[in-house]
Amino acid sequence: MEHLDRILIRQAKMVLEFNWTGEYTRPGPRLYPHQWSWDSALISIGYSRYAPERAAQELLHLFRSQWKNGLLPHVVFDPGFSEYFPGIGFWDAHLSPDSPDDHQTSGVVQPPVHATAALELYRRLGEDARPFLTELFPKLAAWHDYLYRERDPEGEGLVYIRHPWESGMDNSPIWDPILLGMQLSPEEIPAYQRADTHIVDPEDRPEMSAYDRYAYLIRLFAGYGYDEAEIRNSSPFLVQNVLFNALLCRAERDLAELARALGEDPTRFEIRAAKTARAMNGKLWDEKHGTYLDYDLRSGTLIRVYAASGYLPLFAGIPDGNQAQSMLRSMEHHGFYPAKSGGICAPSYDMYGYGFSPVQYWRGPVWININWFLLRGFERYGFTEQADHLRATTIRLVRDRGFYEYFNPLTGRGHGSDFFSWTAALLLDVLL
Ligand code: 9YW
Repeated sequence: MEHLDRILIRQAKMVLEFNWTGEYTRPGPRLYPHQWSWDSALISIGYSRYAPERAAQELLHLFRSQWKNGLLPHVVFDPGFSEYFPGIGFWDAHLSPDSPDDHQTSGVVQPPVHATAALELYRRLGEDARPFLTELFPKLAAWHDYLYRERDPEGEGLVYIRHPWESGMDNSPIWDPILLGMQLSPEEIPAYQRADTHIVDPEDRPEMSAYDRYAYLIRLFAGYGYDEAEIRNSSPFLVQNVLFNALLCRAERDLAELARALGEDPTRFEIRAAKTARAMNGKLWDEKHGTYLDYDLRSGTLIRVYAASGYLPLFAGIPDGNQAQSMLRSMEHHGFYPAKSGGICAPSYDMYGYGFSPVQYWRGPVWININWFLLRGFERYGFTEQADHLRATTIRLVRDRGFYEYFNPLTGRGHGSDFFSWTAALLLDVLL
Protein backbone atom coordinates (compact mmCIF):
# COMPACT_ATOMS: atom_id res chain seq x y z
CA MET A 1 0.00 0.00 0.00
CA GLU A 2 1.22 3.47 -0.86
CA HIS A 3 2.40 5.82 1.88
CA LEU A 4 -0.21 8.44 0.87
CA ASP A 5 -3.00 5.88 1.16
CA ARG A 6 -1.83 4.93 4.64
CA ILE A 7 -2.03 8.57 5.72
CA LEU A 8 -5.49 8.90 4.20
CA ILE A 9 -6.68 5.79 6.02
CA ARG A 10 -5.42 7.17 9.32
CA GLN A 11 -7.16 10.47 8.67
CA ALA A 12 -10.43 8.77 7.73
CA LYS A 13 -10.41 6.77 10.95
CA MET A 14 -9.76 10.00 12.86
CA VAL A 15 -12.81 11.64 11.25
CA LEU A 16 -15.02 8.75 12.38
CA GLU A 17 -13.48 8.79 15.85
CA PHE A 18 -14.11 12.51 16.09
CA ASN A 19 -17.79 12.06 15.22
CA TRP A 20 -18.33 9.01 17.43
CA THR A 21 -20.55 10.03 20.37
CA GLY A 22 -20.14 6.87 22.41
CA GLU A 23 -23.44 5.53 21.05
CA TYR A 24 -23.57 6.44 17.37
CA THR A 25 -21.62 8.46 14.79
CA ARG A 26 -22.72 11.97 13.86
CA PRO A 27 -22.75 12.61 10.09
CA GLY A 28 -20.74 15.80 10.71
CA PRO A 29 -19.63 17.85 13.68
CA ARG A 30 -21.83 20.99 13.78
CA LEU A 31 -24.37 20.74 11.00
CA TYR A 32 -25.55 17.22 11.86
CA PRO A 33 -25.43 16.46 15.61
CA HIS A 34 -28.03 13.64 15.67
CA GLN A 35 -28.11 10.13 14.18
CA TRP A 36 -29.18 9.90 10.54
CA SER A 37 -30.50 6.65 9.12
CA TRP A 38 -28.73 6.09 5.81
CA ASP A 39 -25.61 7.86 7.06
CA SER A 40 -25.37 5.24 9.80
CA ALA A 41 -25.72 2.37 7.35
CA LEU A 42 -22.96 3.80 5.13
CA ILE A 43 -20.78 4.56 8.16
CA SER A 44 -21.27 1.00 9.37
CA ILE A 45 -19.95 -0.28 6.01
CA GLY A 46 -16.71 1.63 6.69
CA TYR A 47 -16.47 0.37 10.28
CA SER A 48 -16.95 -3.23 9.07
CA ARG A 49 -13.48 -3.01 7.55
CA TYR A 50 -11.60 -2.35 10.79
CA ALA A 51 -13.95 -1.95 13.79
CA PRO A 52 -16.74 -4.56 13.54
CA GLU A 53 -18.02 -3.88 17.07
CA ARG A 54 -18.67 -0.28 16.11
CA ALA A 55 -20.37 -1.33 12.87
CA ALA A 56 -22.82 -3.41 14.92
CA GLN A 57 -23.33 -0.74 17.60
CA GLU A 58 -24.09 1.89 14.96
CA LEU A 59 -26.92 -0.13 13.41
CA LEU A 60 -28.31 -1.47 16.68
CA HIS A 61 -28.51 2.04 18.14
CA LEU A 62 -30.48 3.25 15.12
CA PHE A 63 -32.93 0.34 15.20
CA ARG A 64 -33.66 0.89 18.91
CA SER A 65 -35.72 3.88 17.73
CA GLN A 66 -37.67 1.94 15.09
CA TRP A 67 -41.41 2.61 15.19
CA LYS A 68 -43.87 -0.10 16.20
CA ASN A 69 -45.11 -0.40 12.61
CA GLY A 70 -41.57 -0.98 11.31
CA LEU A 71 -40.90 2.58 10.09
CA LEU A 72 -37.22 3.39 10.55
CA PRO A 73 -36.99 7.16 11.19
CA HIS A 74 -34.55 9.28 9.21
CA VAL A 75 -33.31 11.05 12.34
CA VAL A 76 -32.90 9.79 15.90
CA PHE A 77 -32.52 12.87 18.07
CA ASP A 78 -30.04 13.47 20.81
CA PRO A 79 -32.27 15.70 22.97
CA GLY A 80 -29.13 17.40 24.33
CA PHE A 81 -28.66 19.29 21.02
CA SER A 82 -31.33 21.83 20.24
CA GLU A 83 -29.56 23.79 17.47
CA TYR A 84 -31.09 21.88 14.56
CA PHE A 85 -34.16 22.44 12.43
CA PRO A 86 -36.57 20.66 12.24
CA GLY A 87 -36.24 19.52 15.84
CA ILE A 88 -38.29 17.23 18.04
CA GLY A 89 -41.11 19.75 18.60
CA PHE A 90 -41.57 20.45 14.87
CA TRP A 91 -41.93 16.77 13.99
CA ASP A 92 -44.33 15.95 16.86
CA ALA A 93 -43.69 12.27 16.19
CA HIS A 94 -45.37 11.44 19.51
CA LEU A 95 -48.71 12.17 17.74
CA SER A 96 -48.37 8.77 16.07
CA PRO A 97 -49.39 5.74 18.13
CA ASP A 98 -46.56 3.89 16.34
CA SER A 99 -43.68 6.13 17.40
CA PRO A 100 -41.43 4.81 20.16
CA ASP A 101 -42.32 5.74 23.75
CA ASP A 102 -38.78 6.31 24.95
CA HIS A 103 -36.92 7.79 21.94
CA GLN A 104 -37.29 11.05 20.01
CA THR A 105 -37.37 10.75 16.23
CA SER A 106 -38.44 12.39 12.99
CA GLY A 107 -41.43 11.05 11.06
CA VAL A 108 -39.99 10.33 7.60
CA VAL A 109 -37.55 7.65 6.40
CA GLN A 110 -34.36 7.49 4.33
CA PRO A 111 -33.10 5.00 1.71
CA PRO A 112 -32.84 1.43 3.05
CA VAL A 113 -29.14 0.55 2.91
CA HIS A 114 -29.21 -1.18 6.31
CA ALA A 115 -29.50 -4.83 5.25
CA THR A 116 -26.67 -4.21 2.78
CA ALA A 117 -24.54 -2.86 5.66
CA ALA A 118 -25.47 -5.82 7.90
CA LEU A 119 -24.50 -8.29 5.16
CA GLU A 120 -21.18 -6.48 4.75
CA LEU A 121 -20.48 -7.04 8.43
CA TYR A 122 -21.51 -10.67 8.22
CA ARG A 123 -19.13 -11.17 5.29
CA ARG A 124 -16.24 -9.77 7.31
CA LEU A 125 -17.04 -11.44 10.64
CA GLY A 126 -18.64 -14.72 9.62
CA GLU A 127 -20.05 -16.76 12.48
CA ASP A 128 -18.91 -14.16 15.05
CA ALA A 129 -21.64 -11.90 13.67
CA ARG A 130 -24.40 -14.35 14.63
CA PRO A 131 -25.53 -12.69 17.92
CA PHE A 132 -25.69 -9.30 16.16
CA LEU A 133 -27.59 -10.76 13.20
CA THR A 134 -30.03 -12.63 15.41
CA GLU A 135 -30.92 -9.33 17.08
CA LEU A 136 -31.05 -7.22 13.92
CA PHE A 137 -32.65 -9.59 11.41
CA PRO A 138 -36.29 -9.32 12.65
CA LYS A 139 -35.95 -5.54 12.78
CA LEU A 140 -34.63 -5.39 9.22
CA ALA A 141 -37.48 -7.62 8.09
CA ALA A 142 -40.02 -5.38 9.87
CA TRP A 143 -38.47 -2.31 8.18
CA HIS A 144 -38.76 -3.80 4.69
CA ASP A 145 -42.24 -5.19 5.48
CA TYR A 146 -43.32 -1.68 6.48
CA LEU A 147 -42.11 -0.27 3.16
CA TYR A 148 -43.85 -2.87 1.00
CA ARG A 149 -47.03 -2.82 3.12
CA GLU A 150 -47.50 0.94 3.68
CA ARG A 151 -45.66 2.50 0.74
CA ASP A 152 -46.78 0.20 -2.08
CA PRO A 153 -50.58 0.15 -1.73
CA GLU A 154 -51.16 -1.18 -5.27
CA GLY A 155 -48.63 -4.00 -4.81
CA GLU A 156 -46.61 -2.83 -7.83
CA GLY A 157 -43.24 -3.70 -6.30
CA LEU A 158 -42.36 0.01 -6.18
CA VAL A 159 -42.53 1.88 -2.90
CA TYR A 160 -43.22 5.61 -2.71
CA ILE A 161 -41.51 8.39 -0.80
CA ARG A 162 -43.64 11.23 0.54
CA HIS A 163 -41.04 13.88 1.25
CA PRO A 164 -37.94 14.93 -0.76
CA TRP A 165 -35.79 14.14 2.30
CA GLU A 166 -36.82 10.50 2.07
CA SER A 167 -34.68 10.17 -1.07
CA GLY A 168 -31.64 11.48 0.82
CA MET A 169 -31.27 14.03 -2.04
CA ASP A 170 -33.06 16.93 -0.41
CA ASN A 171 -33.06 19.64 -3.07
CA SER A 172 -32.45 17.60 -6.22
CA PRO A 173 -33.91 19.21 -9.39
CA ILE A 174 -36.01 16.01 -9.66
CA TRP A 175 -38.40 17.60 -7.15
CA ASP A 176 -38.68 20.99 -8.87
CA PRO A 177 -41.78 20.24 -10.96
CA ILE A 178 -43.70 19.01 -7.90
CA LEU A 179 -42.50 21.70 -5.50
CA LEU A 180 -43.25 24.40 -8.10
CA GLY A 181 -46.78 23.08 -8.29
CA MET A 182 -47.22 23.40 -4.51
CA GLN A 183 -48.43 26.99 -4.36
CA LEU A 184 -48.66 27.80 -0.66
CA SER A 185 -50.46 30.81 0.75
CA PRO A 186 -48.59 32.68 3.53
CA GLU A 187 -50.90 31.16 6.18
CA GLU A 188 -50.04 27.67 4.99
CA ILE A 189 -46.31 28.15 5.57
CA PRO A 190 -45.51 27.07 9.12
CA ALA A 191 -43.41 29.38 11.32
CA TYR A 192 -39.87 28.03 11.60
CA GLN A 193 -36.27 29.07 12.02
CA ARG A 194 -33.52 27.36 9.99
CA ALA A 195 -30.27 26.43 11.71
CA ASP A 196 -28.21 25.25 8.70
CA THR A 197 -27.69 28.66 7.06
CA HIS A 198 -25.96 30.00 10.21
CA ILE A 199 -23.40 27.21 10.05
CA VAL A 200 -22.48 26.96 6.35
CA ASP A 201 -22.71 29.33 3.40
CA PRO A 202 -26.43 29.88 2.63
CA GLU A 203 -25.49 29.89 -1.08
CA ASP A 204 -24.66 26.17 -0.79
CA ARG A 205 -27.90 25.17 0.91
CA PRO A 206 -31.46 24.63 -0.37
CA GLU A 207 -33.55 27.74 -1.10
CA MET A 208 -35.99 29.22 1.41
CA SER A 209 -38.89 28.45 -0.96
CA ALA A 210 -37.92 24.76 -0.89
CA TYR A 211 -37.65 24.78 2.90
CA ASP A 212 -41.17 26.27 3.15
CA ARG A 213 -42.44 23.24 1.26
CA TYR A 214 -40.38 20.76 3.28
CA ALA A 215 -41.80 22.31 6.48
CA TYR A 216 -45.35 22.33 5.09
CA LEU A 217 -45.19 18.60 4.34
CA ILE A 218 -43.92 17.78 7.83
CA ARG A 219 -46.77 19.66 9.51
CA LEU A 220 -49.24 18.01 7.12
CA PHE A 221 -48.01 14.55 8.22
CA ALA A 222 -47.99 15.53 11.92
CA GLY A 223 -51.55 16.88 11.52
CA TYR A 224 -52.63 13.38 10.48
CA GLY A 225 -50.76 11.82 13.39
CA TYR A 226 -48.56 10.15 10.74
CA ASP A 227 -51.47 7.95 9.63
CA GLU A 228 -50.18 6.56 6.32
CA ALA A 229 -53.62 6.16 4.69
CA GLU A 230 -54.44 9.83 5.39
CA ILE A 231 -51.03 10.94 4.14
CA ARG A 232 -51.41 8.86 0.98
CA ASN A 233 -54.72 10.58 0.28
CA SER A 234 -53.53 14.10 0.85
CA SER A 235 -49.78 14.51 0.32
CA PRO A 236 -49.01 16.56 -2.81
CA PHE A 237 -45.65 14.81 -2.86
CA LEU A 238 -45.83 11.05 -3.59
CA VAL A 239 -43.02 9.69 -5.75
CA GLN A 240 -41.65 6.30 -6.81
CA ASN A 241 -37.99 7.23 -6.54
CA VAL A 242 -35.30 5.36 -8.48
CA LEU A 243 -32.60 5.68 -5.82
CA PHE A 244 -34.86 4.46 -3.03
CA ASN A 245 -36.25 1.50 -4.95
CA ALA A 246 -32.87 0.47 -6.37
CA LEU A 247 -31.34 0.42 -2.89
CA LEU A 248 -34.40 -1.41 -1.54
CA CYS A 249 -34.11 -4.07 -4.25
CA ARG A 250 -30.45 -4.61 -3.40
CA ALA A 251 -31.22 -4.60 0.35
CA GLU A 252 -34.00 -7.19 -0.13
CA ARG A 253 -31.54 -9.50 -1.87
CA ASP A 254 -29.03 -8.90 0.90
CA LEU A 255 -31.71 -9.64 3.49
CA ALA A 256 -32.45 -12.92 1.70
CA GLU A 257 -28.78 -13.81 2.02
CA LEU A 258 -28.83 -12.97 5.72
CA ALA A 259 -31.95 -15.13 6.11
CA ARG A 260 -30.09 -18.03 4.52
CA ALA A 261 -27.15 -17.52 6.86
CA LEU A 262 -29.51 -17.67 9.83
CA GLY A 263 -31.41 -20.69 8.56
CA GLU A 264 -34.55 -18.59 7.95
CA ASP A 265 -36.71 -18.76 4.82
CA PRO A 266 -35.41 -16.23 2.23
CA THR A 267 -38.29 -16.75 -0.24
CA ARG A 268 -40.43 -13.69 0.54
CA PHE A 269 -37.44 -11.35 0.23
CA GLU A 270 -36.31 -12.92 -3.02
CA ILE A 271 -39.80 -12.65 -4.51
CA ARG A 272 -40.15 -9.01 -3.52
CA ALA A 273 -36.68 -8.10 -4.82
CA ALA A 274 -37.41 -9.70 -8.19
CA LYS A 275 -40.75 -7.89 -8.39
CA THR A 276 -39.12 -4.53 -7.65
CA ALA A 277 -36.46 -5.13 -10.32
CA ARG A 278 -39.16 -6.05 -12.86
CA ALA A 279 -41.25 -3.01 -11.99
CA MET A 280 -38.27 -0.69 -12.30
CA ASN A 281 -37.48 -2.07 -15.74
CA GLY A 282 -41.13 -1.94 -16.76
CA LYS A 283 -42.18 1.44 -15.40
CA LEU A 284 -39.11 3.57 -14.68
CA TRP A 285 -36.71 2.63 -17.51
CA ASP A 286 -36.20 5.36 -20.14
CA GLU A 287 -35.06 3.47 -23.22
CA LYS A 288 -34.37 6.58 -25.26
CA HIS A 289 -32.03 8.17 -22.71
CA GLY A 290 -30.56 5.00 -21.24
CA THR A 291 -31.45 5.78 -17.64
CA TYR A 292 -34.18 5.32 -15.02
CA LEU A 293 -36.63 8.07 -14.07
CA ASP A 294 -38.74 8.82 -10.99
CA TYR A 295 -42.52 8.53 -11.25
CA ASP A 296 -44.88 11.16 -9.78
CA LEU A 297 -47.91 9.27 -8.44
CA ARG A 298 -49.97 12.46 -8.10
CA SER A 299 -49.77 13.50 -11.75
CA GLY A 300 -49.34 9.94 -13.00
CA THR A 301 -46.26 10.84 -15.05
CA LEU A 302 -42.54 10.14 -15.22
CA ILE A 303 -40.43 13.05 -13.98
CA ARG A 304 -38.15 13.83 -16.92
CA VAL A 305 -35.28 15.21 -14.91
CA TYR A 306 -31.92 13.47 -15.34
CA ALA A 307 -29.88 12.90 -12.20
CA ALA A 308 -26.99 10.62 -11.22
CA SER A 309 -29.42 8.59 -9.11
CA GLY A 310 -30.94 7.37 -12.39
CA TYR A 311 -27.87 5.13 -12.81
CA LEU A 312 -27.96 3.60 -9.32
CA PRO A 313 -29.89 0.50 -10.49
CA LEU A 314 -26.41 -0.69 -11.60
CA PHE A 315 -25.61 -1.11 -7.90
CA ALA A 316 -28.54 -3.49 -7.53
CA GLY A 317 -27.93 -5.46 -10.74
CA ILE A 318 -31.33 -4.37 -12.11
CA PRO A 319 -30.44 -3.56 -15.76
CA ASP A 320 -29.45 -6.36 -18.13
CA GLY A 321 -26.15 -6.21 -20.04
CA ASN A 322 -27.55 -4.19 -22.95
CA GLN A 323 -29.27 -1.70 -20.68
CA ALA A 324 -26.08 -1.33 -18.66
CA GLN A 325 -24.08 -0.57 -21.83
CA SER A 326 -26.57 2.04 -22.87
CA MET A 327 -26.46 3.54 -19.33
CA LEU A 328 -22.72 3.94 -19.68
CA ARG A 329 -23.11 5.74 -23.00
CA SER A 330 -25.84 7.87 -21.51
CA MET A 331 -23.67 8.88 -18.54
CA GLU A 332 -20.97 10.10 -20.90
CA HIS A 333 -23.45 11.85 -23.16
CA HIS A 334 -25.39 13.56 -20.35
CA GLY A 335 -22.44 14.98 -18.45
CA PHE A 336 -22.39 12.48 -15.57
CA TYR A 337 -19.12 11.02 -16.66
CA PRO A 338 -17.16 14.08 -17.74
CA ALA A 339 -13.80 12.30 -17.55
CA LYS A 340 -13.03 13.02 -21.19
CA SER A 341 -13.70 16.73 -20.84
CA GLY A 342 -11.64 17.01 -17.66
CA GLY A 343 -14.59 17.36 -15.29
CA ILE A 344 -14.87 15.49 -12.01
CA CYS A 345 -17.05 12.38 -11.70
CA ALA A 346 -19.85 12.07 -10.98
CA PRO A 347 -21.97 15.21 -10.73
CA SER A 348 -25.22 14.49 -8.87
CA TYR A 349 -27.21 16.22 -11.62
CA ASP A 350 -26.71 16.63 -15.39
CA MET A 351 -23.89 19.17 -15.84
CA TYR A 352 -25.61 20.52 -18.93
CA GLY A 353 -29.03 20.48 -17.27
CA TYR A 354 -31.20 23.52 -16.71
CA GLY A 355 -31.17 23.28 -12.91
CA PHE A 356 -27.40 22.67 -12.56
CA SER A 357 -25.41 24.38 -9.83
CA PRO A 358 -21.84 23.34 -9.01
CA VAL A 359 -22.20 24.26 -5.33
CA GLN A 360 -25.80 23.79 -4.33
CA TYR A 361 -26.05 20.50 -2.50
CA TRP A 362 -27.88 17.91 -4.64
CA ARG A 363 -28.15 20.15 -7.71
CA GLY A 364 -24.78 19.18 -9.21
CA PRO A 365 -22.02 18.62 -6.64
CA VAL A 366 -20.19 15.30 -6.40
CA TRP A 367 -21.19 13.17 -3.39
CA ILE A 368 -18.97 10.32 -2.21
CA ASN A 369 -21.90 7.99 -1.51
CA ILE A 370 -23.24 8.35 -5.07
CA ASN A 371 -19.72 7.71 -6.41
CA TRP A 372 -19.45 4.63 -4.21
CA PHE A 373 -22.78 3.18 -5.41
CA LEU A 374 -21.74 3.79 -9.03
CA LEU A 375 -18.28 2.35 -8.48
CA ARG A 376 -19.67 -0.86 -7.01
CA GLY A 377 -22.19 -0.94 -9.87
CA PHE A 378 -19.43 -0.57 -12.52
CA GLU A 379 -17.49 -3.41 -10.85
CA ARG A 380 -20.56 -5.61 -10.87
CA TYR A 381 -20.97 -5.21 -14.64
CA GLY A 382 -17.26 -5.59 -15.37
CA PHE A 383 -16.82 -1.95 -16.44
CA THR A 384 -13.25 -2.08 -15.16
CA GLU A 385 -11.88 1.01 -16.85
CA GLN A 386 -14.72 3.19 -15.55
CA ALA A 387 -14.52 1.65 -12.07
CA ASP A 388 -10.76 2.27 -11.87
CA HIS A 389 -11.21 5.83 -13.00
CA LEU A 390 -14.02 6.55 -10.54
CA ARG A 391 -12.07 4.96 -7.68
CA ALA A 392 -8.98 7.06 -8.47
CA THR A 393 -11.04 10.25 -8.83
CA THR A 394 -12.81 9.69 -5.52
CA ILE A 395 -9.59 9.02 -3.63
CA ARG A 396 -7.84 12.01 -5.18
CA LEU A 397 -10.76 14.32 -4.44
CA VAL A 398 -10.72 13.52 -0.73
CA ARG A 399 -6.92 13.41 -0.47
CA ASP A 400 -6.50 16.82 -2.14
CA ARG A 401 -9.56 18.62 -0.79
CA GLY A 402 -10.48 17.05 2.54
CA PHE A 403 -13.29 14.98 4.04
CA TYR A 404 -16.06 17.24 2.83
CA GLU A 405 -19.74 16.53 2.51
CA TYR A 406 -19.76 17.29 -1.22
CA PHE A 407 -17.51 18.74 -3.94
CA ASN A 408 -17.77 21.20 -6.80
CA PRO A 409 -17.59 19.07 -9.99
CA LEU A 410 -15.90 21.89 -11.93
CA THR A 411 -13.15 22.85 -9.46
CA GLY A 412 -13.07 20.02 -6.92
CA ARG A 413 -13.49 22.44 -4.01
CA GLY A 414 -15.07 20.89 -0.89
CA HIS A 415 -18.37 22.23 0.46
CA GLY A 416 -20.83 21.71 3.32
CA SER A 417 -19.69 19.94 6.44
CA ASP A 418 -15.98 19.18 6.86
CA PHE A 419 -15.04 15.94 8.69
CA PHE A 420 -18.06 14.31 7.07
CA SER A 421 -18.50 10.75 8.27
CA TRP A 422 -19.76 8.87 5.22
CA THR A 423 -17.02 10.44 3.09
CA ALA A 424 -14.51 8.92 5.53
CA ALA A 425 -16.32 5.58 5.90
CA LEU A 426 -16.77 4.90 2.19
CA LEU A 427 -13.23 5.96 1.43
CA LEU A 428 -12.09 3.38 3.98
CA ASP A 429 -14.20 0.78 2.23
CA VAL A 430 -12.48 1.61 -1.04
CA LEU A 431 -8.95 1.75 0.39
CA LEU A 432 -8.86 -1.11 2.91
C1 9YW B 1 -30.64 17.43 6.73
C2 9YW B 1 -27.05 13.97 7.00
C3 9YW B 1 -28.05 14.31 5.92
C4 9YW B 1 -28.09 13.25 4.81
C5 9YW B 1 -28.95 13.71 3.63
C6 9YW B 1 -28.47 15.08 3.19
C7 9YW B 1 -28.51 16.06 4.35
C8 9YW B 1 -29.95 17.55 5.44
O1 9YW B 1 -27.70 15.58 5.41
O2 9YW B 1 -29.79 16.28 4.79
O3 9YW B 1 -30.67 18.44 7.44
O4 9YW B 1 -31.16 16.37 7.03
O5 9YW B 1 -29.23 15.56 2.12
O6 9YW B 1 -28.88 12.78 2.58
O7 9YW B 1 -28.55 12.06 5.30
O8 9YW B 1 -25.79 13.76 6.45
